[in-house]
Amino acid sequence: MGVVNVTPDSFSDGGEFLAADAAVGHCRALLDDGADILDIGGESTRPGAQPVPADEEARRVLPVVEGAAAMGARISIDTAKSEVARQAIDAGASIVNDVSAFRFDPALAGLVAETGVGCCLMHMLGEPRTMQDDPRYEDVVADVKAFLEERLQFAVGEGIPEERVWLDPGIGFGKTLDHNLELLRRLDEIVAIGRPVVVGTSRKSFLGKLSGRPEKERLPGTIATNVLALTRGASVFRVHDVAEVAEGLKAAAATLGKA
Ligand code: HH2
Repeated sequence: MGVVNVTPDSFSDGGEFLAADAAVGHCRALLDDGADILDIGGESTRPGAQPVPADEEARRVLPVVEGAAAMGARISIDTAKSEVARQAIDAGASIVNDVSAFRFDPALAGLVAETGVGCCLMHMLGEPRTMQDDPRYEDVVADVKAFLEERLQFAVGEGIPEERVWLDPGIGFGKTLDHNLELLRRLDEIVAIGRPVVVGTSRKSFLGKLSGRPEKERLPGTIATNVLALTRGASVFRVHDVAEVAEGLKAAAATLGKA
């Protein structure tokens, strides 16, 4: 899953793809690099990020979703807002990637049920503005797992067939370095819920804490953690550097006898 951030303020590539033509060009490049899915988003969720109004978010992403759809891409819309998701689905998106797991906009689950698209439900502690203020868990893996199980049941209760739901532990969303590492180390416990698991470690700050490197120089850690996630059973790898991570995953999968 290749990341397309149509934002001025995303943590690693804010402003690079804010213009629609630049973002559509990036979609083409990610597909050429081997992306199976493009995750298009118009609101940064980095720690401390301020919310973006729905009309502005839609204005950013819609031309990009249309451009990617014209390329025949499988598109995921990275939004927590039903107003944005509805327009993106109309323009060709077939997956809703909601970092709030249907907590911020109660209408989003009904929209996913009604339109028959897939969804990714992610764990986050609270909201982006405050999530990194001293995050605490009883047992981070057990707590995240219980949250995802509850959200999966909620989605099913809203009429979304279980087969259309993917789950994501939300690396970096209200977690310390140790929380992130433990979630990755014990990712098989999240996989055991029985739904495909999405992981997003790409360029994140916990990798910077380990290497001392800035965002754009965190590819080695990104590849290592995605390969580790593969060994623990993850199915979808959300990354900025598709070509390099896909190559690493291919070698790892072949070694594991999975390819
Ligand atoms: N991470 C980010 C955004 N959306 N969605 C899922 N399912 N999983 C993730 O780990 C995830 C996500 C943050 O990365 P990015 O989009 O590059 O940054 P920003 O939120 O600053 O735009």
